[in-house]
Amino acid sequence: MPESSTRTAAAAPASTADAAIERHLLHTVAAAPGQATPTEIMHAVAQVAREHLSQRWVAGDSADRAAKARRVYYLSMEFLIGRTLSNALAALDLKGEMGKAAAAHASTLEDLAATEPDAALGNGGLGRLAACFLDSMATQELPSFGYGIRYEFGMFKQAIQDGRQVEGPDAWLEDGTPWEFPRFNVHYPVRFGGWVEPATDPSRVPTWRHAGEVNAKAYDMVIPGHGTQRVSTLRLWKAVAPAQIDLHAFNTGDYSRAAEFKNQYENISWVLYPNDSTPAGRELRLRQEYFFTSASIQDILARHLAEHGNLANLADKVAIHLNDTHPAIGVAELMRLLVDEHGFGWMSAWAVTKKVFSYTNHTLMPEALETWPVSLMQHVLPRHLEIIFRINAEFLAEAAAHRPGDNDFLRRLSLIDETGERRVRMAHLSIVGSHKVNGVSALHSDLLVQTIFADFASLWPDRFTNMTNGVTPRRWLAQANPSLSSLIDSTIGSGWRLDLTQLSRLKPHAEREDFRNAFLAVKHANKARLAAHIEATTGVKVDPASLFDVQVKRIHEYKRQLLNVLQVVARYQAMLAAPQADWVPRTVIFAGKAASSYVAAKNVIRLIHDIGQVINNDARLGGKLKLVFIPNYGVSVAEVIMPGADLSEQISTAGTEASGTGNMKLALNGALTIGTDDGANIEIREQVGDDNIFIFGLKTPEVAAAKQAGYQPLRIYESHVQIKAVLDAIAGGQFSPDEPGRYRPLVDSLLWGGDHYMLLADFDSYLETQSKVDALYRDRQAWAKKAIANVAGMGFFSSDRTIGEYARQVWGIAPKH
Ligand code: GPQ
Repeated sequence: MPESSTRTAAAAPASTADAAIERHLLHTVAAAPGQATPTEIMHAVAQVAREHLSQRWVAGDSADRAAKARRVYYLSMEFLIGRTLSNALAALDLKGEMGKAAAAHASTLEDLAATEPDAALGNGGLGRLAACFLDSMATQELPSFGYGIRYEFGMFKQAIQDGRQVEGPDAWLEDGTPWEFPRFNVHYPVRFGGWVEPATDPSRVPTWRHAGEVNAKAYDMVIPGHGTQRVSTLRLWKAVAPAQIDLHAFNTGDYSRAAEFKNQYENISWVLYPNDSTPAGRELRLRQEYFFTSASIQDILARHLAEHGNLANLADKVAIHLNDTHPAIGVAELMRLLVDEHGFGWMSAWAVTKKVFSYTNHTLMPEALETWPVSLMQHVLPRHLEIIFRINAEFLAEAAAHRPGDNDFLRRLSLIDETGERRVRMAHLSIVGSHKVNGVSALHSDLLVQTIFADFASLWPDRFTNMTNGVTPRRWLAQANPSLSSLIDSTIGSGWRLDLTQLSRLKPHAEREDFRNAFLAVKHANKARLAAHIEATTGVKVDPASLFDVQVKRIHEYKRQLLNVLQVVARYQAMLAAPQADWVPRTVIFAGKAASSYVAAKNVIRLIHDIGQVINNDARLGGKLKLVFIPNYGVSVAEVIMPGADLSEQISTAGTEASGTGNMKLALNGALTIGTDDGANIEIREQVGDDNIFIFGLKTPEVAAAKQAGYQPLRIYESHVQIKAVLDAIAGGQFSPDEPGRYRPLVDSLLWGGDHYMLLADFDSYLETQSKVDALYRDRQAWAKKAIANVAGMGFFSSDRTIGEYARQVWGIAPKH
């Protein structure tokens, strides 16, 4: 390449950062610095960060090895990480330098960062929680690993065509990622199927004659800690067919057969199941669960053996956390490895296993609790099924001693559900195999021991505890909301990034008019940024001065996006009835994905679009009501939405949302919550104060009581003029004139199908509360005061606090703070 054609030749790099970027452009990316595209520059900047991180990694790893540290291993089927570049640069304190270097390439850091695809290896809250936890584990300097699956295709991309959700593949690895480190020498065999040959005498163990084997190869992602040199590791497994498997087919020239063979093995790590809360994909899903759990536990044992020479003190050095039941098979796998492969006796293996594992439950909804047919488990994991049966027999014997003669008690507790097709209850396996079990908010943890796990709690009351969720302030305030961050910095200093409780120092500043005005100016700028995103992605122009009313989360009936929609229609009708009234301008914003097979959720997306079409084009409203649906909700889209929200909709039927974490992100960014007495909303209310939150609707015991009393939605409809008008408009085709019957089934499911989530029961209370929201919004200063109180009250909801609690109370490891 002629030197003169590059910018390097014309001007030497201005700084070391510049020089490092140019070095990587030339040597790693192979692009001429003067002609590099933003994507190429992003890759070069990422390589610079990668260099720093890998040095920190090697140093931390050797320190842990030397110290023979006790470590926590967080097993999760999902890690919803999003982009890494900005977070890595912030952790390395390289943002300033890299920003200047980017400017030399006529770019901003934001523009470069935007070219990075999201790592969307998760569906929603559960996966994003795991990503926040990794950030906190690194920042708290916990010796820790995350373990998961290196899905080739992450969460599907959502496009909207004619108002309907269309799913597209998320080929996030297509152009490679700068953030992973293949570990060429770290791989384990994972076996499936076959049969078990019984032991020939009692001193021997059975032999698993497996039918197939796949190789799990390790790919590490480095997780930077903030305010520390420490990093943590996310080790993701890729499934690779054993080399010999396709050799024969290749040798005979049958390439397509060879490829087919390969696929049969490698499809295990191809795609994330785009399913929230319900197990699907059946056998492949079970194979995925076992695949990553087995590889992870083999890796944990190998590390322990390398450091300690034997497994005798395993429980002193290893804590394994089960993020929901997806890795629950690990209980049986650790037993198998200890007993069948490492010479442990059953009793001592069981004692170790119970000490090692802990388990988080993320839902109360019976349909979302994982169970696997015994027949499928027999087919895929015959040895594990045997182990589960033995665990169950011994457990039930113990339980029987507690309540002699109570067979119903044993039936309810059993690891095997015997009603209908026999199934393995993975939550029960997790509880029996763990020393601690937790829910994710105070209410949720209480309900766990009062309802679905009541029998277990009667046996082992001390096993159950609560760990209220949190979010990382680095991503959800510092990175997502730089304007608010600098206002906070200049008011109370920058220490909140590592100690979020410092936000409480903002409280007195809420009394200062100049601070409130500065706060409102920041909010307005963030709303303008969000408005631009809305226009770019939906074509709808919205007014940043209007109240931005935001409901963003997976689309699910229990989360009641439909209740919000009914409210919008009611508002629309009221505005048409009194067009001259002084309406508070509102922009109602939805975003979220529906599981591809979830018809009711997909209908809600379509309904939002249909209603939006009518409302957004109705000139009689004078632009005072807009309804938009932002497509392809994910971590990066959330980073634009959260800072621009005025109102946070957290309106699940009381008792159904385990915690919520979007509720925390929105309040942290200065949105006021309108919500039910559910999940973490209750604790948000405690922290920000009753006057700074809008709580409405039936409480959990009232929901149960109303159902008990024979809840009749049809009665409400018949006697309630406003509800009738709203439902009639929707069912009658006012918003779907091209197909008037489109939403009749949806409305019928409320009126005749029982309205399972009690939308109509909460309707009045919701609308009344929405009017209070409007009234407050008219008084900008009063609104700002409450919004600031929300930011100031969110210190408790840092994932650093949550991880500190897990570390001390569940994992037995000391965190930094
Ligand atoms: N959650 Cl069971 C998921 O995101 N996916 C799941 O499969 C299950 C739960 C959520 C839950 O609905 C939220 O309330 C929680 O805040 C979140 O997990 C993290 O705990």
